[in-house]
Amino acid sequence: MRARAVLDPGGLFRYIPLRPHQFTEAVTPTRDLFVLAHLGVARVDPVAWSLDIDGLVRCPQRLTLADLQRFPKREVLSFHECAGNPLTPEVPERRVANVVWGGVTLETLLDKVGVEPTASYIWSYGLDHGPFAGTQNDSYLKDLPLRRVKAGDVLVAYELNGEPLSAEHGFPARLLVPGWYGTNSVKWLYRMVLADRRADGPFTTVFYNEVIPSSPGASTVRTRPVWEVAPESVIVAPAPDERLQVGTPAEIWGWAWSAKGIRTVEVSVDGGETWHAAAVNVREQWSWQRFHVAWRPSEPGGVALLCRASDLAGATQPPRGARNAIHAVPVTVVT
Ligand SMILES: Nc1nc2c(c(=O)[nH]1)N[C@H]1C(S)=C(S)[C@@H](COP(=O)(O)O)O[C@H]1N2
Ligand SMILES: [Mo]
Repeated sequence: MRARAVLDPGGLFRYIPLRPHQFTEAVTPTRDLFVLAHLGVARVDPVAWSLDIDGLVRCPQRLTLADLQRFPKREVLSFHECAGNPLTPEVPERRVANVVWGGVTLETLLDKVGVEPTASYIWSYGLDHGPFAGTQNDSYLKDLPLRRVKAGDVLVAYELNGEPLSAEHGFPARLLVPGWYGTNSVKWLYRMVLADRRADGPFTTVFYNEVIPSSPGASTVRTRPVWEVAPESVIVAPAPDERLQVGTPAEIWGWAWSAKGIRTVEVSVDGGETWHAAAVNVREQWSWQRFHVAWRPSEPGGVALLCRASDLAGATQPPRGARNAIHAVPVTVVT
């Protein structure tokens, strides 16, 4: 058994430096990236650290940081979004960024251990530990279906924006599942276990596992894990409470993202009565996509600007009551 890491700070830690009108950079600088830690920030000695991969495999491996760095390095540009507080999953928190992760693909590591045909999930363990919302945790434990790994781009990452990870972001190595909510990307990774079923810890059964609204009279409660990121968009400019001039051309712009890729973004300048198609940039890897529309306000008064993204699978943003509910920005038009 491995000694558990020192936590500093211990307990729930959140650092959320930017609001949507401050998402002005296409690639978020590391100092502006939010930090979420349920149990505390683990402080890990990289010399003593290793990653074990075992369970339903032919040859279990223990890899050092130097071992990981000897594999070919893959860089992935991806949006990175926190699903929000697992106790209030219907609240849109808009904790999102767009960054470059560097590391080795998980596929490469699994080739080395030789996955048994009976394996269908991979469980990932973090070195953080302790209480969260009435549960006790020996470590932060999440799972991932193997089919997601085979789709490629899942990393064991040791770099963020070209630099080694900081302690807050998971030093020395973390899982990174592009397109999936941040909760799945286990920081301070130290063990991965191949299994034939989902993981049974609080972070896969109690939290981040949501009840699917059932048909009336249905007797069984069905749940779905918080995995793929649903379509979402935010307006960066104008900023909330900005004053715009009647007759003066303005640009409404922002970012849209989703696991499946964005098909359309629409913008409303009348609080949702009418919608206009925005121009949307093509997606590069898993990046968020810029959208913009030109607007020349014609009447004075207060108005809500809205944006609504739809993805390539046909899903769209709901008006309210969901983590990806439509973003509204109140502005004032003056003469
Ligand atoms: N070990 C561990 N990994 C974790 C967490 C955690 O509490 N412990 N929080 C998750 C959540 S909820 C999010 S949103 C992302 C945030 O990653 P970041 O802090 O690097 O931005 O880390 C995820 N990985
Ligand atoms: Mo999160």
